[in-house]
Amino acid sequence: MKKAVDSPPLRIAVMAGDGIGQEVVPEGLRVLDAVSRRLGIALQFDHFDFASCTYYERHGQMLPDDWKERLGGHDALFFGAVGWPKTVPDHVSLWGSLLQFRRAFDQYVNLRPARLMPGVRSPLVKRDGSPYAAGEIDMLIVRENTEGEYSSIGGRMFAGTEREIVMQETVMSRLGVDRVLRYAFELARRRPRRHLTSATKSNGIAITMPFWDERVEAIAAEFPDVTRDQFHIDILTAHFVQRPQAFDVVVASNLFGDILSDLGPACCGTIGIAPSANLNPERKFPSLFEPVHGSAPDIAGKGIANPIAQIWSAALMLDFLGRRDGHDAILRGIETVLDPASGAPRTPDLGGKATTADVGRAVAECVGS
Ligand code: GGG
Repeated sequence: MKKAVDSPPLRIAVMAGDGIGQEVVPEGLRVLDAVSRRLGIALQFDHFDFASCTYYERHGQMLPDDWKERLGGHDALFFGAVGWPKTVPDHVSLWGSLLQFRRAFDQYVNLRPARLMPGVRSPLVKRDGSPYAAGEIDMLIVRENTEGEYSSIGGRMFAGTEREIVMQETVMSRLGVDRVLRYAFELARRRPRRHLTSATKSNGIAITMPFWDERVEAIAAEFPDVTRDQFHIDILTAHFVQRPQAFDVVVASNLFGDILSDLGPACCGTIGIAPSANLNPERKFPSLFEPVHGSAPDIAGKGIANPIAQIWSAALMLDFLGRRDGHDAILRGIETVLDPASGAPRTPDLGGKATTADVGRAVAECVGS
């Protein structure tokens, strides 16, 4: 049923970025349009061509000088993917765009769900050889998003000589670590299993990681109802593969979280459906919603990218903006389309032959009806 739109629109800044970002973002918007009509959620989309390597090629920088003013007044940023290494080195494109947003808008939580969805097969099997069922793998990876190993403190000396030296410091602040840990504990407290796993490497990285562990211990005292464990990152990746069902909320530093949040979705069949939310939980600044996957130059332009990660990111965006109904409608649409019984189209990463637009249309139809 169509409902009247009566509140001021949520203002969404749209940046499709590079590669398959250009293909999956329109499908995210298609589904948002459908949910907006169905539930009367007023949305205003403002499109920007920056934060892309194409923009860089024209302007010599990833963002215009006034990007904070142009984006800052929005309720959320809806982002595709960045990176086109043929023309711009990856560290230039990433540091010139996404990492600027995360820092300037203090998006200190990167929330990345990894859930085995109906109709998707995990490449993993249980110890007894049986397959995982939908929902049996269901974790939320919380990645620290503004400091840690992704620091800009360091440098290069004696470049190009035999004495060349490079250094990059890991930065952990008590404020930065405590706030992301608190977010993760709060999240765990609201889930049935109430369990939190922390990724560390305090045996090898013997200054910052013991500090991380200390802060986990300290913040845990505020959450006696949440059980917890902690693993070194190396064995934790093995546990993800051998017993992914053991994990509920997993909290990690910037780099470890980045790695785990590709591995978690891969354990759930494909990273083509994995969404992410870069959150400023206090809502002082806009939060950013993007798929976990990147620009995928190998398949860009072929129209075969799976748009579900982008569409699911749109659902996370609506949830964060207070429209849980919109989130739920989109998730139901995704689940219906992924269920083979629906006969809906599937992209090649899920064994089908459908195009990006076929899948986007199928989800939009479910959401709109
Ligand atoms: N949509 C995600 C994207 O474009 N990722 C590119 C990338 O390299 N990201 C690294 C990161 O998230 O830190």
